[in-house]
Amino acid sequence: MPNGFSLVGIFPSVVSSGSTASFQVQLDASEEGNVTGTLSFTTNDPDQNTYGLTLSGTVINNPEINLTGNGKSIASGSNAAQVDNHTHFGAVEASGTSVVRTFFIENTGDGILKLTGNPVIQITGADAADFSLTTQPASELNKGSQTAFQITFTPTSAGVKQAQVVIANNDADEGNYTFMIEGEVLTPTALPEQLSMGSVQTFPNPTSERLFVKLNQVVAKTIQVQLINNQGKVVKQQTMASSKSKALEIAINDLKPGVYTLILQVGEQRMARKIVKY
Ligand SMILES: [Ca+2]
Ligand SMILES: [Ca+2]
Repeated sequence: MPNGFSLVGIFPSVVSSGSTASFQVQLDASEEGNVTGTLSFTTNDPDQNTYGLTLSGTVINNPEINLTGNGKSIASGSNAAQVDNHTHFGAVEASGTSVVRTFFIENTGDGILKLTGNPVIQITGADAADFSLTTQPASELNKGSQTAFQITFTPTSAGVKQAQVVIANNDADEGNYTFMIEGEVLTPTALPEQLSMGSVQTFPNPTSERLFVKLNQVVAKTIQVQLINNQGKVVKQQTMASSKSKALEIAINDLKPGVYTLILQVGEQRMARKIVKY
């Protein structure tokens, strides 16, 4: 039996006069390409003591790559990041904050999907340094299986950050699977100094030991307060329940003297204000 083929069941040992017997051969090569060889068996036929027949076949490996994020497909070649499939990492308050996204590579075709890049996941483009691969995928996927990888967005400066993910593989028509990823670091100074829903008091300012934040109206939502230093790092983060009478107290005695940005968020509304610590 030539390599790449196997006998299914039993080979007949006796064929009675005037009758036939059958046998089955299976092509079971796993490597892509052509296989051929000679199947031979011996008989007691005086002039065909050894009977040979040529077997040949072609193995087609036809893997199909697909990418998903947040349970949604990510098309190859897509050059606009989307929030719903997690290729858009969202907007973060300040640099120094990380956002982790998990993506899946699926093989929905036949044969073995091989991820041939080195590294398997490549991140390229102007802001590639702001994104890093923090969990590696497998490099081979059997039919019907999937593997996960994670990308972490850790921006170091303000603005919109874009990079391209490239996954080299053996899919016949998507051998270079690419998609854009994007994230944004919000610039606090672009925010208004007051909330449109009503005034906010921050006092004393300048201050040394503590800072009070007080809303002059009752709101139904949790209020998030952050203090950001001049490197864009969040140095204080507190939340307060809605209250008209009480002020939120933030201890700042441990902070270095300098100018800080206070960001206050109530629902979708945000405001920023400079705070001087001495
Ligand atoms: Ca394909
Ligand atoms: Ca595909």
